[in-house]
Amino acid sequence: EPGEQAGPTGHQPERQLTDVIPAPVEAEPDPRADYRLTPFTVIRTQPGSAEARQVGTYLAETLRPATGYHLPVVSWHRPVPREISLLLGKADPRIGDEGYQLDVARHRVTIRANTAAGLFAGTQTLRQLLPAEIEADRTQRRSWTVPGGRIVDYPRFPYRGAMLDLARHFHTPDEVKAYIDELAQYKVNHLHLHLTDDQGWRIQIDSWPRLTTVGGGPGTGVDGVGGGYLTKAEYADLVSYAQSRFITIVPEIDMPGHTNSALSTYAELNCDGVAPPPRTDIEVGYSSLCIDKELTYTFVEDVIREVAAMTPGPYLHIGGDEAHATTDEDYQKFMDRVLPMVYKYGKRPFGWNEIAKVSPPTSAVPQYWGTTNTNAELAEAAARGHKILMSPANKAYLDMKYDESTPLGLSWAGYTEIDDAYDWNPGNHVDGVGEDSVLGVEAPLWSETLRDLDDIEYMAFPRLPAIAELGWSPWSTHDWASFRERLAEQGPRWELRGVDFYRSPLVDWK
Ligand code: TNX
Repeated sequence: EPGEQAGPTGHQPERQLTDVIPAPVEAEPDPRADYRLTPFTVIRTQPGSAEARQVGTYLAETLRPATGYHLPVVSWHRPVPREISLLLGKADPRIGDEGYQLDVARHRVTIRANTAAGLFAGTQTLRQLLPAEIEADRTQRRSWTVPGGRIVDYPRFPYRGAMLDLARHFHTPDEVKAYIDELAQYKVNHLHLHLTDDQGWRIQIDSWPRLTTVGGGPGTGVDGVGGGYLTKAEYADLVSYAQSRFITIVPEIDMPGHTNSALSTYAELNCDGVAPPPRTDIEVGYSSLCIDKELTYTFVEDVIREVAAMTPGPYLHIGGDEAHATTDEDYQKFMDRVLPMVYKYGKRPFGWNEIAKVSPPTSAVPQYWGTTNTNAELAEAAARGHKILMSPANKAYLDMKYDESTPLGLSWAGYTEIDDAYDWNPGNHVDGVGEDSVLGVEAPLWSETLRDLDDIEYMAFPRLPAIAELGWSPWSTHDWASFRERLAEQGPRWELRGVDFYRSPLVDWK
């Protein structure tokens, strides 16, 4: 049979069962159980589950170009020879909502999970267990072996995130989708979109239409070259595209600071009724909504209502960072009015860690972006019962330069090489914020210096996979020597996918 000529020496898998980022919880190799994908492989998904079928279809679409195989997707009850099956239920009890069990045997691969999200995670592991050429966009003449054995895998934290800043330079829906495709491979399950800032407003709001046409129009963004915005239809399309990769969109409307684009567009939002000029520089901390004006709260409620209505995910981020032009008293007043609005429209508020100082309801999530290991307000918030999202700027900020020669990025939190990004423990990084108080980790990418997708990719890779591993893999697997080897094998995959990345001298790239 074609594709069945495995000899005693013929088809050693190139990959080991543990060659995966994020590192799996448990992997038991069985060298006698290697599996080979053949022209006759069938992908069989859980009968009756449309979601499982979608996961199978996406897997088939990923594997077809390089293999040239048909890989039909079926939902039959009976097993098929040489199948890859994606089945719900009957797995290791530890896997929970997002985990999976992957069994690679000589004649079949079985992924079992309790949810479609778990099946999807399993398929992303399977993808990495195939040779790097699987990422090629045309047929490769070679064999496709998966190392035999069993993986049982599930996340350490429920929230593994990335953030893109669409305000400083707008990034198009296609660029955001390309980023989503990369994130999904590392089991990232949230994408936070920073939609508004001093330099631009990037999301359509029907009740305040000039926010986008003026505040997000031509000439906005850093240096006046970052214009553009998402219509509601484009945002909805992004939400569903992300959903198809099991990623939840978290929209951010930053306030009361970082609001010059709104203030310069609508004069009536300013305390003195005079619109300040638009800004295209990268200063921070100079703008504030007018705290004592009732119209401010009409505006904010309109925006929150519309953004909540177009967002199926549970979270809405209200920023709250660097409000240096707002007094502490006014900041408290503002948040006392605005936090209840987020709940009123059915969402759970996120804010940068400054919101911890107003004692918000404990279901609000402060996102830590500081550079120190002590933060009294954050520790108090954890003690009151808040979950914290960890994005320490000197570890998790993908816009920090790698070293002094990095052409893009900023360096206010220091240079961040790949080992710096990897080498911290979200579960004990800040005193008084223990494992149980951590919702997860997020890697923000601010785009003052980043214009196109190549720029985004160059800063995100290879650091994004480091942050993704910190969010998914148990601390017991944390090992720089292992990570750097597994990372080296991602290089050829990025090359084949056309993903730009920084060839850190700390990694022996393949
Ligand atoms: C600080 S981090 C900011 C952003 C900048 C970023 C650049 C945070 C919550 N605020 O406004 O874009 O630094 O690294």
